[in-house]
Amino acid sequence: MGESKSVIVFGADGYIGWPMAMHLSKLGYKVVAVDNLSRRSWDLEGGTYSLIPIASMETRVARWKTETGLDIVWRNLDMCDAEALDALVAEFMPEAVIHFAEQRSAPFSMISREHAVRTQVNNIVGNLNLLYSLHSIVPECHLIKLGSMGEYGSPNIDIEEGYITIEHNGRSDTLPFPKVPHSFYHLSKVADSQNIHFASRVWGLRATDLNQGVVYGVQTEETAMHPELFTRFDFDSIWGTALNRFCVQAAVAEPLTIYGRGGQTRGYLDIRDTMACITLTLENPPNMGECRVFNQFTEQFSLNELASVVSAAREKIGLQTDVVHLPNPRVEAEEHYYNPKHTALLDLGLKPHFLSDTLLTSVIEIVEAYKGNVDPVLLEVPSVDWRTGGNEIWEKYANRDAFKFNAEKTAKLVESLRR
Ligand code: NAD
Ligand code: USQ
Repeated sequence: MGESKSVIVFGADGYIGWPMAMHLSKLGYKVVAVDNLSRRSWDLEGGTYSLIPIASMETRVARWKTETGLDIVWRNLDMCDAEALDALVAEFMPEAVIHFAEQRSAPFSMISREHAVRTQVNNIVGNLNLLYSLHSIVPECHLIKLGSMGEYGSPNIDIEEGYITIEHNGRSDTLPFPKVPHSFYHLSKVADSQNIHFASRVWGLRATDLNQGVVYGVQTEETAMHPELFTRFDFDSIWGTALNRFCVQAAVAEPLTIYGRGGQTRGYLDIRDTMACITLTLENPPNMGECRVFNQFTEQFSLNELASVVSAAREKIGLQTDVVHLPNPRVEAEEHYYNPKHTALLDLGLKPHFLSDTLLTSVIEIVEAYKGNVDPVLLEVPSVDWRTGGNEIWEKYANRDAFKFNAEKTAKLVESLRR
């Protein structure tokens, strides 16, 4: 299974990228882990942090070697640096690349014009650079790109896996599914998808665009091996997903903050299923010139249902949970039809975990263990407002006593991380 095949994991310092790098290394792939540590510098800039402490990449790869005897090659590199990217791809000649390396927060992208621009430049330029490097150096390489279910938005028709056959004025064609997303972040993913589709058509690139739902959980077989192999867990109002925030809010006896009426429905999957989906994708590559799209999630929940699952799981261990509905800072449908297909990965053999069976062990118990690390300011509402931006929240987080870096100190820390 994949012995000595070379795979580059971009975004390998991130929540999903680090467990993925270890998972593939254990399966026998030669893994090159790449990241520019921008996520750690955005934390420093904005005063946010992982609830679970995470080790540096140097410590992680050293610990991995000690625990397993396996090597993961670590490189600090910005995907927006085209020359460096070309040199990396030429050095390792990968059979596949897995691209996680983007600014991934919808609220971050809506803080201000500067944040929207930063998000779109980082994501679209990084992805475009990668397309060029693959085309010119390893044209047969399989690109596995992490997109988002949120690219589709919430249309009033069934969502297909990437493509839809349309009959119009007596003619018919199969076209990329129309996309009406929720944020400037999600829009960057739509642009990536278009660019990948174009590169497949024009250059014959082979690609799989994975429209992933919201991922939860922090325990994989590999992260559980040692605390220095743990992955991050975000809970603040910029980086934390609703499910993570609900679990942390409940742990510190705060009510779960549902924005608006709570009918907003999304796809969800366990991080162990993310590992399985990407491995299945890697082991079953598309043909040259094929741009395959899979919808990568296992279950769907509205926010009201999600809050009920959290409450029910806590009740099993005698804990009570309150819920509050707040004015919605985002502009999104709060009651809507939602029926996305997601059979392609199941057909390849995915065996899903289900949230109601695993939430207690995959998130709640872990959050209970680390709840002493919660700074309540990061749970405060309101969050970034889609209509007015969120500079005040960004500045409040960054300037609070618990996280007061003067500009010079922050700049030095950010610089030292970049090296
Ligand atoms: P993350 O922020 O934890 O990790 C992303 C990593 O990419 C970070 O370590 C960051 O430093 C790195 N990065 C960003 N820009 C870079 C650049 N220009 N060059 C090199 N490295 C760069 O995010 P995550 O939660 O692990 O998500 C991974 C991918 O999956 C993202 O593309 C995200 O949009 C997508 N996704 C995530 C979820 C989820 O629930 N977490 C759901 C759907 C899709
Ligand atoms: N929400 C609340 N309360 C909160 C926080 C959020 O009700 O305290 C609501 C939001 O308004 C939204 C829903 O929860 O309706 C989902 O928001 P989220 O923050 O959990 O997730 P989202 O912004 O969609 O982004 C996350 C990841 C992103 C990924 C996306 C997958 O951060 O990287 O692309 O999930 S998807 O949702 O399928 O687009």
